[in-house]
Amino acid sequence: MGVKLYGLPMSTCTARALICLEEKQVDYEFLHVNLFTAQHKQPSFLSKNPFGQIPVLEDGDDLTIFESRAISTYIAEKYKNNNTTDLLRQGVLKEATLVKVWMEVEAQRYEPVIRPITYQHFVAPLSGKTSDQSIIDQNLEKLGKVLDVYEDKLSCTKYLAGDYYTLADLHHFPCTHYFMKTPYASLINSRPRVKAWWEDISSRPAFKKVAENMKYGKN
Ligand code: GS8
Repeated sequence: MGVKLYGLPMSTCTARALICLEEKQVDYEFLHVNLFTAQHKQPSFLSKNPFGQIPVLEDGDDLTIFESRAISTYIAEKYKNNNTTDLLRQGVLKEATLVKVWMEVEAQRYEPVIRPITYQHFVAPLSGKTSDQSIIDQNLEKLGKVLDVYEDKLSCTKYLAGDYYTLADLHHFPCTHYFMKTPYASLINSRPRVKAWWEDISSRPAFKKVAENMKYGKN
């Protein structure tokens, strides 16, 4: 039994785990979870993730984990020696710590403000609700402030944690991918360093492969 990932390719959290598996060139099996029939709320899935959410990763018979960032960190650690990009920089404590700092920034400051924008823009209309422009506007303002910090940081180093691509950059991929398809992409494009960073990381083969299956409706 090898590595199995349960999820949906269009789901941002699933994509975060998938892209790490692709970066590390892991041989894995992908199992679709049908959210529309609430497969993730059935006992067999709840035994894998009691919170009833995707993604879930199983490795062999004795490891079942959830939380996309914990999954990607596990993959990056387990396959650190397989001749692919070192995503964690564990050889040098200060570098590894900066990766953790920027992973926290993504989880605590970036995703909480970018996700409501893409949710209101794409997901609310798909589920028959009208998108709430006031939620979008409030979060655009907050996102702008976060991106100002990124612009400063990226004028000192090529990537967020330093001059090397790491898991901290990778974790930004799924929400930013959808955000760039909204009319608000100018928030990224108007900041030259952030724009160059996004163009760089989104041109990686692993990004492109996973992005092919990330679509909401026609977008
Ligand atoms: C969040 C998982 C999550 O929101 C993580 O893995 O990073 N912090 C967790 N999963 C969503 C899909 S995200 O695209 C999910 O499973 N939604 C269905 C539901 O909550 O019922």
